Amino acid sequence: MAHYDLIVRNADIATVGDRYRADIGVKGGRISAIAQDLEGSATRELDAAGRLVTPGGVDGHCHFDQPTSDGSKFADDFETGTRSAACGGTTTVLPFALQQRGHSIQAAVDDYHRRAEGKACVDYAFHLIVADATKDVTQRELPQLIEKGYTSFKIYMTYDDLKLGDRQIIEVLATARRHGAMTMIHAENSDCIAWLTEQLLDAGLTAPRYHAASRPMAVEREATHRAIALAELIDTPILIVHVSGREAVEQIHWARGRGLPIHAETCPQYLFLSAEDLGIDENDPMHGARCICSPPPRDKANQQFIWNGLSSGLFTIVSSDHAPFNMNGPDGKRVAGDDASFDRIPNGIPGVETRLPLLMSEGVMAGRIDIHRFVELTATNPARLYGLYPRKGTIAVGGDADLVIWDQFAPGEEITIRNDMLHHAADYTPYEGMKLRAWPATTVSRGRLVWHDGRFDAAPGSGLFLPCLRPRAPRDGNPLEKWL
Ligand code: DUC
Ligand code: ZN
Ligand code: ZN
Repeated sequence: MAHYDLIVRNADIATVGDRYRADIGVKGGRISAIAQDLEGSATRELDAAGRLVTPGGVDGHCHFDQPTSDGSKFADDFETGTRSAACGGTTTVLPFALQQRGHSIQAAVDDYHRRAEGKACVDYAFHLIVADATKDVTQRELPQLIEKGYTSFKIYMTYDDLKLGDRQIIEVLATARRHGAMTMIHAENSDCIAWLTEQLLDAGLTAPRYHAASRPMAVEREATHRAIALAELIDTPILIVHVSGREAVEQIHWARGRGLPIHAETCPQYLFLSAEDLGIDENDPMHGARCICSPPPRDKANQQFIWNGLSSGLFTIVSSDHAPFNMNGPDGKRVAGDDASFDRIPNGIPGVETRLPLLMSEGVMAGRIDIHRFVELTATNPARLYGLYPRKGTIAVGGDADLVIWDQFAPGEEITIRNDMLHHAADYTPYEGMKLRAWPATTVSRGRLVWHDGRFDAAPGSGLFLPCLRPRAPRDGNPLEKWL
């Protein structure tokens, strides 16, 4: 009779395509059997007792221990970031190895491996940030790195030390096409932001809430359209990251109508936060800084548009864009002082642990999306998009045993989010006080119970680096052919 390392019995398994009751047998970190009344013994058995079991979350966009240019420091390194991920049901994370201008991407990759090694508690892969798209980078380095399993890159249309011009974006897209990689695009118009920021500062409008005014929807809409046009020109798929509201959604909808392979990501901050959260004072002029991220949260009507895009199929993935900076201390949100103008406050909010519970509670249990769409957005599609499927992102024999067993609560018995119950190193959560109807009871990462009974249990360094497959076949021909 078979012996397993772990059997999860009576699981109510949900994948993109199926929902059924079964036992899951795990051997050597992989799922080796799924059956009703699975025969065999196990070193450890868990009775899921009819509880919902979904694939471990794949967070396709988070920032840990990333170098910064303003003296600020990310609150989470690989240890605390992946610990937080595990406790929130995420078993695979994809942070970013950031190229510094004038340096190679390989140097960034080597540095980022040093930051992750001995620290990561769940599995991880790297996206690359291309900040200096020289010929050497697009024609030599990127192809070599793609070959080694770094098959996705993020490019920025804003931020002075990161942004690429249209010509450089085209070069990167052409490389992605030729070598079968995925390009993620941060779409905001840099010049518009610079001009608006100058006007606001000249008028003395410097408080955190003017961050939203400096990056209105038109700024994101224009850049989203331009990114789509460049991708159409080169005839290659792209992913527009952190889509914040209606006007960007409309551009993506338009592109899909033209048959273009434009993928879209959104994040919980665009479902649950609004520009008003940047304006709350509470006797601390910096209070609103906690919700400063880019693009900024919009308003309730835009939140509804994002929900609609989740249920309609417009969005491909939901990621956290976890980018944590402490509210207290000298190297977080206050790095430029207690009364710094909005443009000098580090951008980003924590969210790697709350991503899945927020979406399970307010998406699935509130009836806005079904459980299959939840799995698709939070695990299966990010794994597919970044070349990790089917090892990650589903519950299937042969795949890694990455699972979430859910606690679900009746109305009136909700769990209240408090920062001190979270496992990141950030000193706040923007979701403080929210009541949720779901939270992971157990997270299984390659067969290990990394979060169980309210306890985190994974050694730093036990997470594996995952080289990614190419998301698509490389394409030889000249994209120009289409236009001749
Ligand atoms: N915006 C980004 O583009 N990256 C990190 C955080 C943020 O707000
Ligand atoms: Zn971004
Ligand atoms: Zn980001």
